Amino acid sequence: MFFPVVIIVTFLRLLGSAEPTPPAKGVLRVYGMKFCPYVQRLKLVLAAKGVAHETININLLSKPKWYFTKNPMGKVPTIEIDDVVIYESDIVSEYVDAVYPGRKLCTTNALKSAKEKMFLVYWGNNCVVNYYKYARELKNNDQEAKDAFCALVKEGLEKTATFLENNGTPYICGSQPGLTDYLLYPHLERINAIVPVDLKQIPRVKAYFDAMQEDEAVKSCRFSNELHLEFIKKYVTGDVGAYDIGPVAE
Ligand SMILES: N[C@@H](CCC(=O)N[C@@H](CS)C(=O)NCC(=O)O)C(=O)O
Repeated sequence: MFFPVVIIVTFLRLLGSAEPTPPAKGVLRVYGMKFCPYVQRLKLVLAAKGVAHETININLLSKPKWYFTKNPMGKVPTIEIDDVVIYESDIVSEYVDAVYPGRKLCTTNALKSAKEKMFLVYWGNNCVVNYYKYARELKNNDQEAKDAFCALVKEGLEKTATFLENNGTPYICGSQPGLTDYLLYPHLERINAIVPVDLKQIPRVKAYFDAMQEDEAVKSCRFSNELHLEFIKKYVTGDVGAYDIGPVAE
């Protein structure tokens, strides 16, 4: 079991430095990084729709030059299929939802969609930004700063609870997870794993998180709290090997 895993990981490392040949005709390729929450957004959407794809992981701490020809900002995720290249997780996810068969994930009601998008912007500017600030403090270990960022994340989660209550359905998108749920979930998974906020103190968010954990797409794409912690601690110290620790993810 251990031997093939080593071979695949080594293979991915090599792909990270040498320019890969284009994907075969009709094959959807994802340029990603295993622990990137924005890549996980796309992986959730692909899983929910049952879209087959191949993945090339990019070492973001030691980026290969060729990758900038795919995405000028050098960020992941990017998708490539035939002569089409698209990047930015929300744009890619919407595109995938539009062009591939399977359950439609986008909210079609214009007002509801606008409210979900406004909430995602709030979520990004509060929960996500302060989660990253907290994670960076894992290197400096400034307890006062950690406490301050943790408190800001908690405040954002309390607002999230209010949003979910007012929304009135188990998931943001309705009776089952939709695009907005999959765009939000990856950071919630990381906050739960890394920031010491006890979700039990915010019952509506805990219920939402627990419900998302039961979703088949989430089950196929999530990482354990332990692996998240191991990754983030290595990543913030600049460990270039951190990007593919743990078992190979599809
Ligand atoms: N707005 C982008 C953000 C993607 C992003 O920041 N990805 C990170 C990895 S989690 C990245 O590529 N970082 C490399 C860099 O910023 O150079 C999206 O939604 O796709």
